[in-house]
Amino acid sequence: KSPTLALVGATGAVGTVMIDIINGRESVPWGEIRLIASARSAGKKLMVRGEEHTVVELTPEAFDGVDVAMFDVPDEVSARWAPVAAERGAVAVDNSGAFRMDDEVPLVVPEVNADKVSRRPKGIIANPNCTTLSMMAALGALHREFGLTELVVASYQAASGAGQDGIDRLYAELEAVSGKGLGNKAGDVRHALEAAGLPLADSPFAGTPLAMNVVPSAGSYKGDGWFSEELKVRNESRKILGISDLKVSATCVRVPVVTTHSLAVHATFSSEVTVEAAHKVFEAQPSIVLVDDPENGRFPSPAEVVGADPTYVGRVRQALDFPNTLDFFVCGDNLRKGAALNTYEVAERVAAEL
Ligand code: 11C
Repeated sequence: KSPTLALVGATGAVGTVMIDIINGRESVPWGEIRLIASARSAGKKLMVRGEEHTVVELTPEAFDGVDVAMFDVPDEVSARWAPVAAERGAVAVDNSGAFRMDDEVPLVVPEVNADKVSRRPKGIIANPNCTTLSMMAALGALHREFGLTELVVASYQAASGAGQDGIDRLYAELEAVSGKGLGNKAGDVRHALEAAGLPLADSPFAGTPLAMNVVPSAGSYKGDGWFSEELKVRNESRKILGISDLKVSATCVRVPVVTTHSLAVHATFSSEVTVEAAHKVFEAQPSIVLVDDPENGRFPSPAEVVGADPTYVGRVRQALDFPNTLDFFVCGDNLRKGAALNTYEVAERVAAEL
């Protein structure tokens, strides 16, 4: 019998992209596909591969008969329910942060460490944070060839990383500031938002405008100056690449882009790496598109990458004063490879083993 797939969080920002991905596949290994969500969304009807599906409520019984359950829900919901799915016999593929650093839970990016899928003592496999994931295909390929020793990154993260609330907030702010003067101080976005009835205290972006601005924090504050996204980039990169002492430093920044995260990467290797050698590595990796033609002004940006499955790499340079270091820019759709697509690719690999 073909395996049964469940999608928990079917109606959220990532869940919606997940259904698009399932609908876009030429063929799928699944028999039944079950959509699961909170009581608030239960009863909704959604089309999956040409058939209408009714969303069922998240209960222990919802996992009966399920072989693979993909979770696209907040950390606390996954923490409670992924073990329930596993107890009932499903393999849970979880896109939250709840289990990523658990030693008994593999953290998988198929291009980098697909072999880890099979060792899952808790019946749970974790999917990385979208910021980490957006650069992993590139870093995994370079590491295999040149041996990564240090990683310094700055992120340019899209609003949809904060879910539907983040998307709605950015659109509302853009509407409030568009085509208007911003009050008596040029560029006073704060004033315009307050005047439009969008109090900054209600924003998911650190109480700071995102429209016409950049916000130098993402995630929650963790002490000593660091935000959760920066620590996730460090810890998750180490685990995925299998380099437990990799030196990592990240600055995570939110920018007024709806979807697609970008990163400026400064990666140091154990030997000298030329741009030509790096280009060869990127060109050989099917999930990377290299767009690197500075003379003609061609490089990736979120506007070209949104909706695409691969991650895009460009602006590749051998750092002028650091011969073992490459600087490059990478863009990845945070809802696709950054979340739904990678989760689905892992689920497909599990299905192939069943
Ligand atoms: C953001 N990267 O852009 C986050 C969203 O750990 O899965 C994903 C948070 C996570 O806000």
